[in-house]
Amino acid sequence: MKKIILVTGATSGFGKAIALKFAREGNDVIITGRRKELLEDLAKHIITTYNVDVLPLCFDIRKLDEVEKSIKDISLQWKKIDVLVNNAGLAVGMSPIQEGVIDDWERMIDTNVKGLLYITRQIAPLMVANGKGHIINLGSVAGRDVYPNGNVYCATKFAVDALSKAMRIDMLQYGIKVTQIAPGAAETEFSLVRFKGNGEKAKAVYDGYTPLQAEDIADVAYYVTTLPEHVNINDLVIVPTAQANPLFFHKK
Ligand code: NDP
Ligand code: 8X3
Repeated sequence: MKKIILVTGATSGFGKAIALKFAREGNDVIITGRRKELLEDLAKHIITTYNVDVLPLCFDIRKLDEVEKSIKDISLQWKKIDVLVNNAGLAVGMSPIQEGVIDDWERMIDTNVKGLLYITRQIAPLMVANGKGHIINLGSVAGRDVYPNGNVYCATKFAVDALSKAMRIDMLQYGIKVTQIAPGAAETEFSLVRFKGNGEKAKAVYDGYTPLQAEDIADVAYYVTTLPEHVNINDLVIVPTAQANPLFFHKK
């Protein structure tokens, strides 16, 4: 049966691949992000290719008023959201704690933790009212093990892990599923953002092994929503075959 999926951070990487995957499977999608033109291009592409409905919502997930207004303004029909994919997020910079850039820390905490909470606070009550739903949170292997200079990014992903566990308890009585997907190294815009546009540094992260692709995560995100009503996958760690954890890679 056709579902409505809301994916945050759908202008690139996992979020875009997830929106495309759900649309390809015949579902209607709400796509969000800050880059309006990319959102609109994706919306047009999905509508013409897959013949499903698309609602692009352009907002900065760090801004509570923008998040609240964007969701409040959507029609009752679109408010019947079946799946919320909390994907928008980023790493900015890599420095030891004593040299950390406060603005980078704030961007990561505001996006990965507070932004995820802001949108969940809007959508979870709709799911409770509908008596069903599925929340998928994008954690990371960085939310399981810390690594040098990853301090604040890792802390935000440990927070996503804690919030996923907590949401699962809070949502239990309403039959709302909560799944955390925790990927390892995946080649998206992630490293370009982390290294502030330095393409060489970003590319080097993926040298010597085959990283995950966004589509690998999209396939898994879709799969967890296809299980019978009485089955939920709580937690999934997905890494490239050449990666054991954030620190250990087999590189050629
Ligand atoms: P990308 O940089 O390719 O995509 C990130 C998405 O988040 C973009 O669509 C971006 O949209 C959106 N976003 C970022 N900041 C904001 C904001 N303030 N408001 C609204 N949207 C925002 O990265 P990935 O696809 O790789 O990352 C997606 C998620 O997966 C993140 O949470 C990341 O931490 C996590 N992850 C990534 C891994 C990797 O190796 N790639 C591994 C493990 C987890 P826009 O710029 O248009 O606002
Ligand atoms: C992204 C993966 O290991 O670069 O969450 O932190 S890692």
